[in-house]
Amino acid sequence: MSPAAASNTKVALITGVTGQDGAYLAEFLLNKGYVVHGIKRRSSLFNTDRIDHLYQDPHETGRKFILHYGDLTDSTSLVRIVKQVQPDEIYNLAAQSHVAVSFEEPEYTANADGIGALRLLEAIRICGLEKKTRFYQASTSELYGLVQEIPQKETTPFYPRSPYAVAKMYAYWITVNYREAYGIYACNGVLFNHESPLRGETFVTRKITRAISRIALGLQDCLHLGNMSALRDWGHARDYIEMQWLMLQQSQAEDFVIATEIQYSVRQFVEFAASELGITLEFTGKGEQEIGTVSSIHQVAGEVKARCKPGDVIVRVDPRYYRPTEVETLLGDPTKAMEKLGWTPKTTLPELVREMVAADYLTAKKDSLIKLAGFQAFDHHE
Ligand code: NDP
Ligand code: GDR
Repeated sequence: MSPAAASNTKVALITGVTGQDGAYLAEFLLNKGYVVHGIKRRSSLFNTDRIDHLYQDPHETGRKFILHYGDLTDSTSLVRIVKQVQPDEIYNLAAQSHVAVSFEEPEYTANADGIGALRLLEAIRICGLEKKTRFYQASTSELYGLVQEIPQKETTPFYPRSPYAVAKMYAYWITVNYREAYGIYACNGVLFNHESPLRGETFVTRKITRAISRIALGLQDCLHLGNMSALRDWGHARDYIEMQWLMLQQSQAEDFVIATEIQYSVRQFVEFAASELGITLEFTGKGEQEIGTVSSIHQVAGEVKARCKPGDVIVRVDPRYYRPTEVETLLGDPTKAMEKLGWTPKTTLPELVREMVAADYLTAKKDSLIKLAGFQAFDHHE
C-alpha cells in the first residue's frame, strides 16, 4: 500500500496537466492536500512552463506532485499509470483542444479526444477500480454547435460542428455509458469557454490580449482575426476548475453545464482589450473587408500605454481563420450547477480581460526592452 493510501490522503490523476486547466487544477488540489499525479506527453521542447512552479525534484522524498510520461493514444501507458497510482479521482483534461486544428488533424483528434476517454475508462476496469476511482470528463459547449436552444443547458440536444466536437461527443456518451453499465462514478462537465493568462496563444482571447499588447508597444502592426461576430460565454479557468473538483465530490455522479450566462462577441472582446491600454477602436466594413481603426488614445492610470496613433488600422479580417463550419453563438444556463454545486462565477469578463492584458503587456514590455537594447526577437504566434 502506498503511503498516501495508508494516510487517507486523496490521490488524483490529471491528464493534460501541462495545459491551462491542468495547471490550475493541480495547484488547487495540492492546496487541498491531495497527492497529485499528472500525465505529460513527451515533446522535443520543455512543455511544463505552466506547472514549473509546482515541480518537485524526483530525488525528494514524500513528493506530492508526480509527473508520468504517457499519452491518451497509448493504452499501455494509461493502464500502467492507473495501476501504479490507484487514483481516487481521474480528471481527463488531455485533448487536442483546438477546434480549427481539428479540421486539419481529424483522425488524431478523434483518437486522443474520443477514444482517449474510452482508454481511461477501460484502464479503470482493467485495474478493478470501478468502485474506487471517480472519473471527470472534460466535455464542452462545442457539443451544442449549431444551437438548438438558447441558452444551452444539460438537456439541450447536441449538434457538433467540428471533428473536435464530434470526438468530444463520443467521449461524453462513453462516460455516461460506463456510469450506467459498470456503476463507475463518471461525470461530464460541459464547460463553456474559459480563459486566463495561461490560455494557449492561438485561442482567440489570448491571441487578442497578446497582440493588442504588442501593438501598443510597437512590436506588431496588426491583429488578424477570423469571424469577429462569433458569440461566446467566456469565464475564468480558475473559477471553472473548482467545479470540476466539486462534480467529483457529490453523492451521485451527474453531468453539469458550467457557464457565466453572459455572452459577448469576439469584436467586443477586442474592444475591451484595447481599452485596457487606452485605445478606442472603430470598426468599419463588413465580412472580409472589416477593419478596426484607432479612433483615440487616452491615458490609463496617468500613463500613455499605447504608442499607436489615431488612424492606424490595427485589426483586419483574414479568412484563413474562418472555419469550414462555425459555431456562431454559445450561451450557457448553469442553473443546475448553481443549485446543486453552489456555483456562481466569480470573475466578470472585464476583470478577465484586465488580468490577461496585464500579463501580456508585461511580457510585451520585456520583449520591447530587449528589442530596444538591440536584440531582435523572432516571435510571431497567431
Ligand atoms: P489545453 O489545450 O491548454 O491543454 C490540453 C492538454 O492536453 C495539454 O496538457 C496537452 O499537452 C495535453 N494533450 C494533448 N494531446 C494529448 C495526448 N494525446 N495525450 C496526452 N496529453 C495530451 O486545454 P485546456 O486546458 O484549455 O482544456 C482542458 C480540457 O477541457 C480539454 O480537454 C478541452 O478540450 C476541454 N475544454 C476546454 C475548454 C476551455 O474553454 N478551455 C472548454 C470546454 C472543454 P501539451 O501541453 O504537451 O500540449
Ligand atoms: P473555441 O475557441 O473554438 O470556442 O473553442 P477559440 O478561442 O479558438 O474561438 C472562439 C471563436 O473565435 C472565433 N475566431 C477565432 N478563433 C481563433 N482561435 N483564432 C482567430 O483568429 C479567430 N478569429 C475569430 C472562432 O471562429 C470562434 O468562433 C474553445 C476551446 O478551448 C475548446 O477546447 C473548448 O471546448 C471550447 O472553447 C468550449
